[in-house]
Amino acid sequence: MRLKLNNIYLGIFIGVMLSAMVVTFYMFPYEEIESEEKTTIELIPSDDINFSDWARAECGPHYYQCIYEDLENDDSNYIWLPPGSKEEYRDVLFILDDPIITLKQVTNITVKVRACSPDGAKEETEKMKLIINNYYSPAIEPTGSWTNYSYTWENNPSTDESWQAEDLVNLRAGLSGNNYNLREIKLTYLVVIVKGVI
Ligand SMILES: [Ca+2]
Repeated sequence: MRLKLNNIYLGIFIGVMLSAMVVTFYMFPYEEIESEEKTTIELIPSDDINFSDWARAECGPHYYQCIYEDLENDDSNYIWLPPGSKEEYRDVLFILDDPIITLKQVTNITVKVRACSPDGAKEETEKMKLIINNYYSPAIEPTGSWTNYSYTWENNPSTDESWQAEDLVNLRAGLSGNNYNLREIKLTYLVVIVKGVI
């Protein structure tokens, strides 16, 4: 009799424990942990803004059509800055495609170009700066053959704080050239590379 009672108590105990587990599960369901994935997206020029000092070679009716194809393509399809009459930087700027996905977090933004300043008589070295919105990279000396150059902005220079997803809408990028001497500056490709988390 005592053995049977013990079994009954044990059964009740197990039943209560199982019920408690079921209730607990429904009160505190397993939360799905959202996965965060690092990603890289490329924004391609889709319109011209400012190109009054620059010329284009073998392009369509728009300047951006010279610079949105293959990065490694050293083609005859480029824009170029004729030597200036005085020492000054002259900009060419482009509107970029908006991103097709919304990033949760933007890690950094890089402007990457393929440019050169072909051989020719010169007394000083030509210089160029990469541009994001209204902000310029340090000066770069382009070599005589096509070379890739890039500059990364870890923060939004207008706020000096992290880039936000909304900063990627209507983003502008370009190149500024200073070639007072006899050589021209050529640009055959430009892309903006955004690293972030989706
Ligand atoms: Ca090109």
